[in-house]
Formats: sequence, structure tokens, C-alpha cells
Amino acid sequence: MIDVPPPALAYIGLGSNLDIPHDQIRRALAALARLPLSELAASSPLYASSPVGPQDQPDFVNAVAAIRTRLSPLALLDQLQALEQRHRRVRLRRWGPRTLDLDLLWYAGVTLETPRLRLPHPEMRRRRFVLEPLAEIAPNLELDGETTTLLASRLTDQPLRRLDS
Ligand code: ROI
Repeated sequence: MIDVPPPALAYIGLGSNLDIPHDQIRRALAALARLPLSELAASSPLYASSPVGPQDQPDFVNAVAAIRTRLSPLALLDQLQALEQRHRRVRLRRWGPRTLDLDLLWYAGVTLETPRLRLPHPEMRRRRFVLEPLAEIAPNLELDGETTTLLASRLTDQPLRRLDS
């Protein structure tokens, strides 16, 4: 038998605030489950969140998914960006409304600093809309020695509401 390396665990943040956002997120979760060389390991409930950044835009729907994948970080990023395009992603301006945003948050504990991809995602520690759903499916995952649960508990000033599934 030849040895096949085990798949890597990766976490992906999903966000939408245009064109029936909860539908965008559900379809995106289904599409993540069909990625090549990958399987969906877990997905969080959906959350409604006030926009971080410019406030003059609709509320977001956010979720986090866990996948096990044999794709490299950059090959996975290619797949996520292709999926955004298939959802006819429009991004009207930086930090503005979008139909679908897929952020590679964390990949097997890898640290990466390249122009195209930074891992772990540099903003995730500060965003309740990422940490709260992530803590649902990975409560003991540590970022710089602190669990997602602890990090999320410090951000309760950012409005977030769990949606019924
Ligand atoms: N704000 C929220 N609440 N959720 C997001 O997914 C989101 N995504 C963004 C910016 C514009 C930073 N704000 C957000 O890209």
C-alpha cells in the first residue's frame, strides 16, 4: 500500500448581505460539500450580524464551515474564489455589500504571509461574526494560545443574533 497523507482541517467563514443572504449561505454550504478532494466536516448555525465597517448597508448573514481537504491552501483559495464568482459576487465597494464572501480563516494551524493569502485570517480575532459561529463548531481551537470561546466572549458589544435553522 502507498501512504496517503491525511486531509487537512480548514475553517471557512461565509458572509452575505445581498440577494436573499440566508439563501446564498445555504447554497454556498452545499457547494463547499462538493469541493474536489474535500468533505464538509461541520457547519455552524446561521447568524444575523450588524455590518462591521460602513453602517449604511444591510445586515449580514454569517456562518462558518469546517472541511477536511487534500487541497493545498492556495488550491483551496482558488476554489473558494471560483465559488464566489459563481454566486455572481458583486462587491460594490471595499468594505461594502456583497452577495457572497468566502474567507479562508484557518488551515491546519499553518501560518502564511503572502500577498494573496494570510493565515490565520488576520481580522478573525476581532470579529464576533466569525468567532461566535467558529466557537460553535470548534470551541477549543486556539489562536495564539486563546480559545475561540474566550475570544468570542470579549466581543459581545458587536450585535449578533443566531437565526433559527
Ligand atoms: N460585517 C459583518 N457583520 N459580516 C460580514 O461578513 C462582513 N464582511 C465584510 C465587512 C464589510 C468587513 N463587514 C462585515 O467584508
